[in-house]
Amino acid sequence: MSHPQPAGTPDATGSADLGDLTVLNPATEEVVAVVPAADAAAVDRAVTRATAAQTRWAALAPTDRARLLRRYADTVDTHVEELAALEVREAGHLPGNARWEAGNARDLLLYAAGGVERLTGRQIPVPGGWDVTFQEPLGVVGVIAPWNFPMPIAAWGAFPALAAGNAVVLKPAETTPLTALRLAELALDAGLPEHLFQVLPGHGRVAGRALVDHPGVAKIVFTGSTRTGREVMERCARQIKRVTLELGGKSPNIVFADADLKAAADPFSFLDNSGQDCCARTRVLVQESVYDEVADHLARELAAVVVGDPTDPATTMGPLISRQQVERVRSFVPDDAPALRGGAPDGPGFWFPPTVLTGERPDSAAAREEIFGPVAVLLPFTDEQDAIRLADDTPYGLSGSVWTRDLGRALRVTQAVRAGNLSVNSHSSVRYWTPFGGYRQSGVGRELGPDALTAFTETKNVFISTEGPAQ
Ligand code: TXE
Repeated sequence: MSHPQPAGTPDATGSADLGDLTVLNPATEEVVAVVPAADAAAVDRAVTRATAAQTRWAALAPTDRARLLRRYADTVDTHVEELAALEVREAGHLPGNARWEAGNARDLLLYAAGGVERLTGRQIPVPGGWDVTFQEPLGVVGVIAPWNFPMPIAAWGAFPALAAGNAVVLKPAETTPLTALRLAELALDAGLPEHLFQVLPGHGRVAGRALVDHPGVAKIVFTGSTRTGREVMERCARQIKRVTLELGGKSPNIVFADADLKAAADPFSFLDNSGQDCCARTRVLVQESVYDEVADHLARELAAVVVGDPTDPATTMGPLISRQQVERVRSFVPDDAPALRGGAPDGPGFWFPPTVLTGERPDSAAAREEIFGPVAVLLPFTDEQDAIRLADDTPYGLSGSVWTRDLGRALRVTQAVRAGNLSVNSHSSVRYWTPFGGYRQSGVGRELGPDALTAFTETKNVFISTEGPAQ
């Protein structure tokens, strides 16, 4: 089966139009904006400017850099409503979610600002002298962001990098450049130096590749598909360029019979953001004795989901990002596939009904591949070992949930499952102050959390001899 890529996102061999970027409102298909696309020369100029800005930024006193980032957080705070409204229009997010996203960017700025003065090295005991380490900025960091959470994911790469003393050139996704552009304007309003944080909308195959290949870029932070991530990693390898990759997921929701079944089988664990979430719990693994009960619950819940324009207060699930993403999702869901289904609007907009596939084999494409839409598979398991085996039976390892009232079992299962972000009796995944990232093909490295700034530094070790010159 071949699965199409989203609109405007040319693949490695594709022939998508490489002109200006047309931003559509995914709920109406109306044009929100037309944005010029950066070419390789524009990337080169941006990196040159960023290199000069970084030298000056790193030379500022840590207190001054921290103060500027806090001022930037205040500026974002006074624009939360505006940023959220932009996210609703360009990405089709529900207003409540979009407000959370803008607030997440603001809070991460404050958290990162708190790290500037705490980015300390170590003193290590050695004979014959002193040994100290320094965490030095890398230089210019390239951030390549996706369209599913345009604002937070841009922030997760950019803000800790800035706090660690780097400059940032950010390339947002083709379909969603507007919030990132606004964040860069707000940085200037807050007094951050010119060219320190630049946003270059552009095509992945042109501006994205140019950023990855540029010798003046010390590190790439990439969030997107595993396929493109693999290419980014290969190209970075040519220059031994540092790389953090946040890639796909196919996360399990492991529901044992003793769990709070209604909370465990919350359909918004895979429907939030219309399922366009790398942490979506799209593999609902249910102990066989409660399979029917969970299926009945999900059927009722899916029927109650209100899919529609996010600006309608009654809406509980919005559109997908593009027509091509709808086609991609549809390619996993044949009309005659056994499934529980909710409704979706007709007419303009990129709609797909909330769906739970009930007849999939664990090795089918729908059960193993990232669909990135409002589609989950429901699979039975027999016992703990069977649950762990099924949970790990994908190439991914990003997140997952374990639902049980048996504490020992919860601990055993979370220790066994090979994934970077697990939750017990909860579907939460991401906090800016805890580490986030994937095992296996879900990625390389971690973002956020206490080590967020360190990921944008090199460690320098210096030995100072205390033995004087020979007499
Ligand atoms: O991703 P791409 P797409 C998954 C999800 C989705 C699929 C395809 O399954 O259905 O990926 O989405 C830039 N060099 N995720 O095609 O291509 C591109 O411009 C450098 C999971 O949108 O990976 C965009 O800015 N950059 C995911 C970013 O990479 C390149 C989020 C992501 O695009 C490039 C999004 C290249 N050669 C999609 N080609 C997650 N982990 O949350 C493209 N880009």
